Parts: sequence; C-alpha cells; structure tokens
Amino acid sequence: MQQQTLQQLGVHENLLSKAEKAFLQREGYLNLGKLLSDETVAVLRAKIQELLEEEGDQAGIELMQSPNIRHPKEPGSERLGDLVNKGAEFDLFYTHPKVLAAISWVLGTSFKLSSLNFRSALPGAGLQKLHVDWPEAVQNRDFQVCNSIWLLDDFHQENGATRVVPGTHLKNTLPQEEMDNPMDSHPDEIVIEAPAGSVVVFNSHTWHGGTTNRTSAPRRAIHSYFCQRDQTQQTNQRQYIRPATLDRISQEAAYLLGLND
Ligand SMILES: O=C(O)CCC(=O)C(=O)O
Repeated sequence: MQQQTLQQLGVHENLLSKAEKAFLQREGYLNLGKLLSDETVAVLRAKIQELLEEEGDQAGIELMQSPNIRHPKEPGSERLGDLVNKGAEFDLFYTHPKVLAAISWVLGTSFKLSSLNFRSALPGAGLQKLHVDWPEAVQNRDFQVCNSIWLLDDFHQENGATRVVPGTHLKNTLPQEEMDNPMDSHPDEIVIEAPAGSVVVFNSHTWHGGTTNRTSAPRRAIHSYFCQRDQTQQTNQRQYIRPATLDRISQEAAYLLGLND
C-alpha cells in the first residue's frame, strides 16, 4: 500500500540523484535545495506569527503532551505543535515528493508522519545538546526516525542553525557516551548553511542539535518528522485530527498521517 501511495504522490526513484542518495547514506543528512519560493516563505512566516500570537502561552502544548518529547520547556525557543491541523499551508510538509523520496531512502517504504512542529531559536539562545531522536544507537542501519527541517530564515554560522556530526548515524554510540558534555562543539560537527526556503533532510540517528543564535532576529524552521509505521507518533494523529483537515486532505495524505492502513 505505501509504495502505491508514494507513487500516487509523485514519488519515484529518480527524484534523488545517485550522488544525493550516496551522500545521505554516507553523511546522514542532505540539503534538498530551495523547495519553497520566497513568496511561500513569506506566507508561512506570517501564518506562524499569527499562530504564535493566537496560542500565546499555550503554544507548543501538544508537544508537552507527547509521550516522547525530548526538549520539554526549552527556554529561548518558541514552539508550535500539530501544524497538520492548523492550516492548508502545512499540507505540503508531509506530502512533498522530493522530501518523501529522501525519507523513504532512509526509512524504506513503510513510514508515517510522527509530528509537524515549528521551532525558533531566539536571540541569545537555541543551544541544544548533541542528541539523536531515539533512545539508543541502532544496529545494521535499522533506522526508525528521519527528520526534515524546512528553513524559514537563512541558516548560517551565527544565527542558531542546526549542527550535525556527519556519519554518526552509523556509530554504535550516542553523544553522551562519548562526550564529556554534549553541549560542547564536536570537532567533526558542521553547521547547516542554506537560504530560507531550503529543506534539509537528516537521518534522526545522526548526532545533531541547535546552536546559539548570536544575532538579534529569531531563527525559524518547521520540522516535518517521520517514523516507521509501527512506531508511536510524537503527535498522535488519530487523536488530534480535526474534521476540517480530514475534509481537505487526500486519501494518500491521510495514509501518511497513519489515519488508515
Ligand atoms: O531546530 C533545530 O535546529 C534542531 C532541533 C532539534 O534537533 C530538536 O529540537 O530535537
């Protein structure tokens, strides 16, 4: 079923070049380039701002209710959860063919959306431990989770962009087992640098984390996070789904949310 669903959404093998597939497999992340136009980025920024104002101190509440949240109440960052149900603008984030092709390259053909969230790193904040989004290192490339980060601002060395340690998805250890302090920089880490509108897929077993935003403007991004179909979602989509969303989205999108089998 999933193979067919992916085909119907326009996903096919050649959406990623051989070089892109090899890079993602070896390095554990891949910049897919600018998939959102400047106009779309502007619409999304405005929508995010509207939601942050509307939700106030309840913003991100869905994440606090999640069984597997990793950074509860992170100071210096703004979060929004359950974007699936907060506007048609967000439908693309879990149905974009090129992103799905990359996720499928990591997870195989049986996966679903785990959660769709917003995170900003506010000025002076944003540093996170190097971490993976799974409780243990996996063996034999048995990857369970894969993220995509959609840049709503340019990412650069100074503004709290995400850092990754290339190749660490293939290690048998977690950052806290090798580093005295996973908040520290790692000698092999790189900081993702790309213009707003770009999408970077990273295997969530690759060591990664936020960096400090040393500018005076927030660094904004949306995380479209996927898991194997038999895993527990970070946001229980069956519980949160709203009638307006169900009326709007396709059968294939509903399948990717894990609403049907
Ligand atoms: O937003 C980022 O730069 C990374 C966030 C992240 O890895 C997390 O919140 O687990």
